Amino acid sequence: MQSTLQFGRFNYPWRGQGVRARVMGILNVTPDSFSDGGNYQSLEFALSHAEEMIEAGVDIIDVGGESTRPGSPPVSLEDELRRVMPVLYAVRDLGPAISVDTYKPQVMREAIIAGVDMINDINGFRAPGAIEAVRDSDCALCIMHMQSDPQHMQLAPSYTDVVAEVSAFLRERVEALLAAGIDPRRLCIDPGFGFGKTVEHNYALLKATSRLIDELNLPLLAGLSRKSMVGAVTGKPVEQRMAGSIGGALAAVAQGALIVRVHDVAETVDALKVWHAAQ
Ligand code: 9MG
Repeated sequence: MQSTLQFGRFNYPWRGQGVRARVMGILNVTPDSFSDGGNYQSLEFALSHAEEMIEAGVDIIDVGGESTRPGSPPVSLEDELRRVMPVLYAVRDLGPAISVDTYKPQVMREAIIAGVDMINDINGFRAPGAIEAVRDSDCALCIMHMQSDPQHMQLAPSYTDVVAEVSAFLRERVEALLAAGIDPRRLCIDPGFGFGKTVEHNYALLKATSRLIDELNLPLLAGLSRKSMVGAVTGKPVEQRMAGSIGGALAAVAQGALIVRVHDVAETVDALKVWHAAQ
């Protein structure tokens, strides 16, 4: 049996014939990702980063205007729209699929009008109005698990059984989206590495990738690039975590993950080509 993820203008087989893992490149449009925070300079910077990723073979570009690192403060709706919208309009016709990383329903609505192919919501579409904002579109919906919120999530992550609890959370969110009439072929799950989890929680979830896919019967996105779970086992600072991140991405893909969200696109694309050639 073949299953396909409906991804806006694209369709990605995720089970059966023709499955290939997809590389999602991270395009942050936050003031710490370009030098002066000026609108023109940030757009130029974002476009040249997008072009670099396209040259490297990226499948999906994930545009985000709010840092989700532990301890990060939220940004206002106006600031987020000002950061991401010009970039979405500039990159939507460059070839790859486009995703927007947001939990704000108004940003979701504007991004859908701009033509994005996926809404990537670290909050699992829990904000009031989020489900209504995405219901009548054809974009894919990435439902991520997070315990607490980015400002507080790493203070004291706690679970009795992290895999069972993340699976139950994802199931509840999938059911909420289906109850609103959303086509299940648009849904994708994500355990949310680093979002309210210790290193042990993260590795328990990484080891449970195939179990989560089987239990939810949905494609899975894994995002562990440069995260502290990589630093914890390699002993490397964030700027030296590329090889460890590729190791984690391959571990997820080997268990059936469809999408890996990464900073180092060229290296991950090569690693996956070799991994697929060996299958
Ligand atoms: C925005 N963002 C940061 N980390 C992420 C992850 O692991 N998954 C998804 N879906 N988004 C993420």
